Amino acid sequence: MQPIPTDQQQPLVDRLTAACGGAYTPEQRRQYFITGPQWAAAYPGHALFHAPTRAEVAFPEVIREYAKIGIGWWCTHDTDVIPTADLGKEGQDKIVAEIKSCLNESGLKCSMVTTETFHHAVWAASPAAESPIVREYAAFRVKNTVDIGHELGAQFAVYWPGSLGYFVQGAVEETETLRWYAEALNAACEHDIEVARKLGCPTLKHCMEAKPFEPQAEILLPTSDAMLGFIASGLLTHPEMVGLNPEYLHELMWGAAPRAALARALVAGKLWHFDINDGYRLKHDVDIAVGLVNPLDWLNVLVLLRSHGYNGPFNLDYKPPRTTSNHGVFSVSFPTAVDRFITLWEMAGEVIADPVIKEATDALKVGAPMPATIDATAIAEAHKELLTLHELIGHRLFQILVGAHRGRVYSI
Ligand code: 3MF
Ligand code: MG
Ligand code: MG
Repeated sequence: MQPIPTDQQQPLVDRLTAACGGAYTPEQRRQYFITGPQWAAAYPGHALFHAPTRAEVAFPEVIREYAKIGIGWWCTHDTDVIPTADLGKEGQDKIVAEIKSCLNESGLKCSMVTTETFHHAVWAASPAAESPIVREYAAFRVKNTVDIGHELGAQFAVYWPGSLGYFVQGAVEETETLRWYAEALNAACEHDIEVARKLGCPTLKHCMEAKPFEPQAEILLPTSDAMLGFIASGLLTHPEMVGLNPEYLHELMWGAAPRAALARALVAGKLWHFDINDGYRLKHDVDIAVGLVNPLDWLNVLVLLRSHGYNGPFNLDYKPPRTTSNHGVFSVSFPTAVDRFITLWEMAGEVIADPVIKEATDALKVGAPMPATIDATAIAEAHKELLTLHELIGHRLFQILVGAHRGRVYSI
């Protein structure tokens, strides 16, 4: 093959993307509650050890491109779109009005708004810092985000506490910091109740998002389970308004089974919002697009969510790789991520309907025909052949993943 001149690279990528086939139409993609974050598409490829590789993309273009792809919802941090100095001022009103008209023109809706409480220097000692002035500012920020959310018609507010933690142990007292953090959430919920009453609309669903590492060395609420404990701790004045936004990779990062973490949120009635992406266990937050690393695990996650009627957003919280160009972000990265998600969702439906898995699961649930007994050996003996079905279910899931149940055959 000859070296590819720069001006022929985009056509090559586009031709090979088309050759992959199997793409859904924008109309089909819009049937799903898939939400596109401003920050994911805008991400220029920078990190602690990385210079940017792409130009940043402003919201009018992100919204337009999402609309073309068929991503029906958009979400944002306050400071993704509003300079910190303009928050709560006229500048904010002007930008929010512009966002509204971009959304209207493109037929997109705003699903969620979130407060950036991790990047600016003001959060160096966390949004629940010792100084009352910082904490008052944090309360202003989350209340202001509630206002923006209602203005844009969002249903959800998300909170990744980010810098709620420390580098130096003993410098902060954890119980105090958690109380102070609760005060910020309480301020957001109480303000929301007032605003919603005035507007005659429902309050937002306030969703906490955990991450076990980064950006602090130690994190006070590192997992979704820790957040469930926090919601039920008695520190919140409106725990019924606060649920979870688990992120697939954030749970995997600490070594969890993400599906089990989601199941715990489901039984608590708190699985309200879900950040979808992929990555590796016990690594940093690599934010790879959904299904590129753990497709079998993802299939199982979606089986759980489909079978429990989860109807919240699937938020594409990943980072297009640094090796993807600005053109590639919208021509390859987002459409392929959405299409893998939809494919996995469809396959989850096939798993739920699969006669082999269904019969095996039903058989495991009825167990062996024997009277209740306290003879452990007899119970084990009576079930020992049946339990082979666990491994067979695993094999069947693999077959569904590779399409063997629909005719894919192995050859030598
Ligand atoms: C960080 C994240 C965040 C949150 C976002 C929403 C930048 O790892 O996942 O994305 O999802 O702040 O609250
Ligand atoms: Mg992440
Ligand atoms: Mg996230």
